[in-house]
Amino acid sequence: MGLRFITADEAASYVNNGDTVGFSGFTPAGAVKAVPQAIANRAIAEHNAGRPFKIGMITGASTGDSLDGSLARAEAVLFRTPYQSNADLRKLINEGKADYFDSHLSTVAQNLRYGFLGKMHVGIIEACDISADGEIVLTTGVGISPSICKVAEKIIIELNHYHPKSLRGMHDIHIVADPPNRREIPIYKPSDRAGETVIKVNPDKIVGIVETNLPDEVGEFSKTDEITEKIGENVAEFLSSELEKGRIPSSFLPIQSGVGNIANAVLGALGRNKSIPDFEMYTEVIQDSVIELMKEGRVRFASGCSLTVSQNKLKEIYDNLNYFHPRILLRPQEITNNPEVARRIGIISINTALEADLCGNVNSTNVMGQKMMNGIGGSGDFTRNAYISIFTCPSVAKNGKISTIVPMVSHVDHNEHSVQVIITEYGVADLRAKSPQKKAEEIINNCVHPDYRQQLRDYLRICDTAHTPQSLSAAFAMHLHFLQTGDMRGIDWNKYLFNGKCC
Ligand code: 0RQ
Repeated sequence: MGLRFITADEAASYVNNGDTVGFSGFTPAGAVKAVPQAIANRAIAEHNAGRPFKIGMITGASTGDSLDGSLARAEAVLFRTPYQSNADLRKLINEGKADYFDSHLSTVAQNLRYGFLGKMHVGIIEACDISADGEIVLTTGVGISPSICKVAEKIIIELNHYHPKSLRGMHDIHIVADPPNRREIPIYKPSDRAGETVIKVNPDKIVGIVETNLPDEVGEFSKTDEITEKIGENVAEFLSSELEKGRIPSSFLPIQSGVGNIANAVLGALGRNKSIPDFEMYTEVIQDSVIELMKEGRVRFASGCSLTVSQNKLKEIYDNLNYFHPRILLRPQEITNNPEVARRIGIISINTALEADLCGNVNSTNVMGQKMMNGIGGSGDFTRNAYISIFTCPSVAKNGKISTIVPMVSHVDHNEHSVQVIITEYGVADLRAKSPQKKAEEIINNCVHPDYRQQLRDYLRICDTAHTPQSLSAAFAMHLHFLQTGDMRGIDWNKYLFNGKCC
């Protein structure tokens, strides 16, 4: 059967109420755009006609507004997994109007193949090229697309002419075999290729191709400010001192860095720090700052799951593909985030926390323990398996009314056994080889905002003298005080004592 070109509306007609749909992309990079909007329109029409229409949505990570935004606004989300960062979808999730479950990004594709996520009825994949015999060349994001193509009953392709066909070769498509037949992943340094340049599918599964010419919906990053710059400098200085002490090999180690402004500032600072040698990235998201450092020769190679760059930066890459093509590999998240590879090649992981506690536990996902922000993303995959795991965050949020360092986190994503270093604009808490009491003192002295230092020292004082300095009656006092008064400052710890003692 030859390739069949169809409209986005026709493609949407293959998606039925209650279906589970797999979407390509990782961040807005490589996420499909036209068909999800058509599905959202269909959902609105069905709802207007008094009929139910909701779909289960499985993606690589966050996507663009045409996908998550459109379907959320149409209230067409039955369930959604894993990472998301769209404001409308977040609202739907936190209002209980869409089921959401989070997972480590490295596990999504295998969970799909194991059948843990149920049947996948339709897979919708963005490609820059496709052949009649079912060879698909992806665009800027790989995510879980290879596994979607493997398990989905039907496949729809968005053939996006915005991306050049010459992207062929930038992808490294490797699907690991499932247990008991799994073998090691042959990646020993970031530039090693483990798989093929294309996804191969049975062309009979492709029900239609929708042609588009649309840019990725990547937002512009806001400028770094004094605080993010200082955090970046603290990270760079810490890593340079580790090099000096011989605890990082002199050739340096691959960097994994999260997304957002802090990550941009950290990379900028690493690039500027003369004592840090040119380095490689083994990361999830390749963002603008990586491309800048690649131009300067500071980043020698970047392995990632997506090229999440602004439109101008992508144009620059496409205009200079001869330079960038051999320096970038885009792989499935099962490979970029793979614990085996991260541990083997010794990544230095740098991710952002919402809050961290005095023991070193980190919350990356749930505001005040209840409201979902984005999801754990790849932070758990990397943190648990890193050579050195670092979490960064500004010392306060919401104009100082929230301390990001609290007695006990209101939700745990990364526990004290995986988190080695916490860095704020005030400094570095190195938690390695320290007892709980020493960790708490290190965090308060080096990372906490001055407004909260005494308050947290007082907390330590009321804690019993057991192994872990924690008071069950007062551990969430700062959160409760914020919920009641709008500020975490001004706690009277005496209120939490019973018969003059803490418990
Ligand atoms: O709120 O937007 O209303 O001002 O949270 O905080 O400081 O701008 O930081 O954008 O980097 O996001 C953890 C969410 C941080 C992100 C998280 C409020 C703050 C602000 C955002 P406003 P910032 P960022 C690989 C790595 C998990 C996944 C991950 C994330 C908003 O980094 O999703 O690491 N990480 N992936 O005011 C209440 C607190 C708060 C708080 C901050 N303690 N309480 N609100 N905020 N701290 C990449 C991928 O996996 C794709």
